[in-house]
Amino acid sequence: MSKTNKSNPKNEATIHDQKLRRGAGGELHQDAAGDTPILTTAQGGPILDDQNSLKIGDRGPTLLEDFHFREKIFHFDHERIPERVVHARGYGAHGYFETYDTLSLAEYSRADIFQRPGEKTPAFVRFSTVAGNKGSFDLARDVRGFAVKLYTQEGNWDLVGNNIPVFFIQDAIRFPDMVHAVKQEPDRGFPQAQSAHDNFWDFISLTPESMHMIMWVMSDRAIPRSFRFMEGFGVHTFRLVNTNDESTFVKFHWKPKLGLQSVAWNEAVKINGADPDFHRRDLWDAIQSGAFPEWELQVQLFDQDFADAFDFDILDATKIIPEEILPPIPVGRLVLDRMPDNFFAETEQVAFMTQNVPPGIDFSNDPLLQGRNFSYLDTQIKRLGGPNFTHIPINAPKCPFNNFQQDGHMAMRNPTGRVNYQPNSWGVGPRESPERGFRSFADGESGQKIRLRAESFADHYSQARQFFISQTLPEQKHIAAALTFELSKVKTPVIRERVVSHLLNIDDSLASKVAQGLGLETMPQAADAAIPTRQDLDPSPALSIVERGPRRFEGRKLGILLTDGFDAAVVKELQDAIVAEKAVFEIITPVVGGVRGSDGTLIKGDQMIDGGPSVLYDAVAILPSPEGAAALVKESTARDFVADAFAHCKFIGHNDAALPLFEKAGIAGDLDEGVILLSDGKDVATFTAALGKLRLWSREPNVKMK
Ligand code: HDE
Repeated sequence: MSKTNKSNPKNEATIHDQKLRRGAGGELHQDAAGDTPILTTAQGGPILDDQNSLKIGDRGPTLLEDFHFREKIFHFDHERIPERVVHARGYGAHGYFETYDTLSLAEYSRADIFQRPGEKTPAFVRFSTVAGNKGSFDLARDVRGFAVKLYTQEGNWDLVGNNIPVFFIQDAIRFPDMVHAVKQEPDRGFPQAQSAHDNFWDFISLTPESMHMIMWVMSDRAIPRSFRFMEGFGVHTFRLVNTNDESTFVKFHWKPKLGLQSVAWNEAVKINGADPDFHRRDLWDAIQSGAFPEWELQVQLFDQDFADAFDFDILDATKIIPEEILPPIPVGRLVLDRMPDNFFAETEQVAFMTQNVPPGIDFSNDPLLQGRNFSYLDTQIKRLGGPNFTHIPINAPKCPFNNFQQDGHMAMRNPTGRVNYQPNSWGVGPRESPERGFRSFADGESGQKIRLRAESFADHYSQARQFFISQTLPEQKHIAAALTFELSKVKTPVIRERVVSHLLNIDDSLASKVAQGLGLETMPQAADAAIPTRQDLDPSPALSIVERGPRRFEGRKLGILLTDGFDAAVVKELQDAIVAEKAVFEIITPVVGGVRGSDGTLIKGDQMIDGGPSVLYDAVAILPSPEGAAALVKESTARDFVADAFAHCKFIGHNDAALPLFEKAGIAGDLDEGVILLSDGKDVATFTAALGKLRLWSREPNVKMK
């Protein structure tokens, strides 16, 4: 017996191996069953043994001659492509955009996608965080990318937006500095996926144009509960151009059908540990279960007169046009109904480019947009390795396309025949179309060549203030708490003070809350402003998440904590009620194998208590038996389950047996109307009706110091 056989008993792979070698009838190309495809090299050569490299003897050196081994390892070595320089961590899904029957944009735009009411256009959407690397976590406090590729009949239209309608900077030339400042600091390589560090706040404090965006990213918008519960924005002003070559300015908005919802910061921190893939799992689960997320496309349309009369420059991407001033008009819906077959091929390789616009949609002079139109093509060439990234199926148009582009790395489509140019005398090949071709809006431009920011871009505080005063009280508190938290991680006192000096130009109460939270001994002077006074704009309720909440539990998730001996009737009623709300539930049990109810039925656990903390749920029901509760009080994870659900202002359903757990979690003396006893069907109805409020924010002052 050889040494190998002694030390390496036959495993399954080797047995399979031998079956392969023996084969039916002895041929290599057939396995024992006769229907399993043969493993081959990339060159198509059938493989004899994929478990052992070629050696001299069974314990000898490996041979360079082993081309199969070398090919396998070489390919593996090259599996990674550069991650996106920003928005590296993302998650995509397929779906469609459907124009509404009721209203058509055809009067304003000749874009083919808007011509036929009720028509469906295939779509691919990628959601992302901005600052973190590809392997970072989902609940970073960050902007979310909301990039939409629409495969229209006249070419791909990419609306590469965010979940926040404004941006940090006004001119694309500042982008590399902004991104360097927010990403991990270059000497130490941390912190990643976090803006809470000196470099970021140093840059911000020296960049007053970022103040409006700072209000948004310090608000709950930056910690969304789900991609499904966030808005999307095209951010820039674009143009629609009709068949008469008339232009109308447009801002694009995606409104989630299930309403807006975010999580609490303390919850976000814990979700990142409990499930770093929280957002992608949520999207996967929803789509796989047939609960297809949906957004409405709404447009704000305006002309040059409106633009001239508006308080701010419509080319300035740090400004919004409040919805109360210019109500958005619904024009269609986006539905995501299919996950990619392969994450890398689709989500990783999808190449969004702001310059992908079909005839009928055009750019404005927004200097951020103009810069982006260069950056996105450039970055795809670097990332995807050459000019033929449009040959990758996820990036290829789905309409007919013809041109004479040829060759280059990885060319998958090559011209056939003799003619690869035009004009030609052979009468072969595509030609331009004066009727259908993309015609830029012929705006009259003149002026000196200068590097200068327009005076009309100079008010950096008024809309920041408008955003702040448009929030409900709990939301305002979250902004102050977020700023305090972030600045508490900044080690350089002068940077902290400089940020507070800007806050003084936004709202005094906000500035003093943050100053107090940081323990500043003296209040700094307000920052010098390019425009000395801030305008007091009317609040815009549309800016508040709480004001725009869904008022229903649809699409949300209830966590039900059970032990052996649970009351099967109440649990059944609760489960039915949740399903009737089009929501989902998960069962959390001491062991994942499940628990037996009072009537002997077994319910399997979706999570064991350690794996299913309450931060993963929108609300919880705690329904143990008295014996089960007695065991749970000794379990720190069970106590955290209760304490966190309460601290995060969630609605809690419970039975009498849960009370000792409340005692142990330290909340027994604070129970409020958000903690609801579930002893029969009527109680269950009361509980499910309350769930639509999502959070009991009035509890917050009792559970949080600031
Ligand atoms: Fe991007 N941005 N960006 N950005 N951006 C990229 O392109 C850039 C900006 C946005 O899921 C990069 O393919 C510049 C605003 C999204 O694949 C890069 C400027 C908005 C995504 C790039 C901006 C966005 C990107 C990196 C300043 C909201 C992810 C990888 C002028 C309207 C798309 C890539 C996806 C990605 C450049 C500012 C949204 C480097 C120069 C404003 C959603 O090209």
